[in-house]
Amino acid sequence: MSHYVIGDVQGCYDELIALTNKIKFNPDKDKLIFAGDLVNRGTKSLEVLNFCIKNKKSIKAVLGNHDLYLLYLIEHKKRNESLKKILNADNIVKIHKWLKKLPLLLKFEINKESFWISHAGIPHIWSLKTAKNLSKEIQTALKNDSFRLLENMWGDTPSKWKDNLKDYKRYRIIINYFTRMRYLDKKGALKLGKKNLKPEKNHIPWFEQTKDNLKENETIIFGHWAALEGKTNLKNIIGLDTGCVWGNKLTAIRLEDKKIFQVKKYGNI
Ligand SMILES: [Mn+2]
Repeated sequence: MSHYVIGDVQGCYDELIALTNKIKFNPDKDKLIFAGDLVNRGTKSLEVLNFCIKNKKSIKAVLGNHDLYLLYLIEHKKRNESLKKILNADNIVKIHKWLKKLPLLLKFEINKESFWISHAGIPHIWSLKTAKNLSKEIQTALKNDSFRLLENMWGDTPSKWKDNLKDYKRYRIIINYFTRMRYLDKKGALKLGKKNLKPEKNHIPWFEQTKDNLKENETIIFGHWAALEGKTNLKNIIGLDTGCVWGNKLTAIRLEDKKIFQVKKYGNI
């Protein structure tokens, strides 16, 4: 039995199948864990979700910003060109039910190591325990009143975490840290406008700060940041978004030995 974490698929179904063939995925034995953004931009988002639902017993996933956007479209009955095949699908109820239960953070213990997986990462201002509790808080809010949560999730404010934030401001910033974060300042304020890799004062990649919180047997795995091409230059913070939907690669890591597996866009292995 092996655990594989897979980076942002974004509707690249053919490449996902090529990757599962490459790792010889056996749904009766192995686990696939998706680092979020299963859908959008790519052309086969519905096929990706159907694959997940068909194999749901051996699949785990965290929500990415695009998956949350899809949930919003479904519940608020909005249209979107790139996601319309899903929105019109016969099994939309099943898809909705499956997506809505996904967390923002997952933890796996393998060979005395702990692996923490979230779409964008974990900010240095939270301990791993706090991050776990905040992920649970959002999962509960999604369960209780997803319609209102999804409606009030948009926006870049507040930009900085405070323990006493309440209601939608609190939910919004938790979701922004887990699904949209790239740069932070030293105090943990999100700098959501910056996406390029050019060094800039007070804009520090989140992992450059979070690395100091981690023990030797703790590893964080994330997606979301395609421009990094998976490179954090850190052993225990691993980026898996290698920009398949932008014409690059789809990447998986096997947790048991940290071996990387990749396929190129268009299924060229
Ligand atoms: Mn993303």
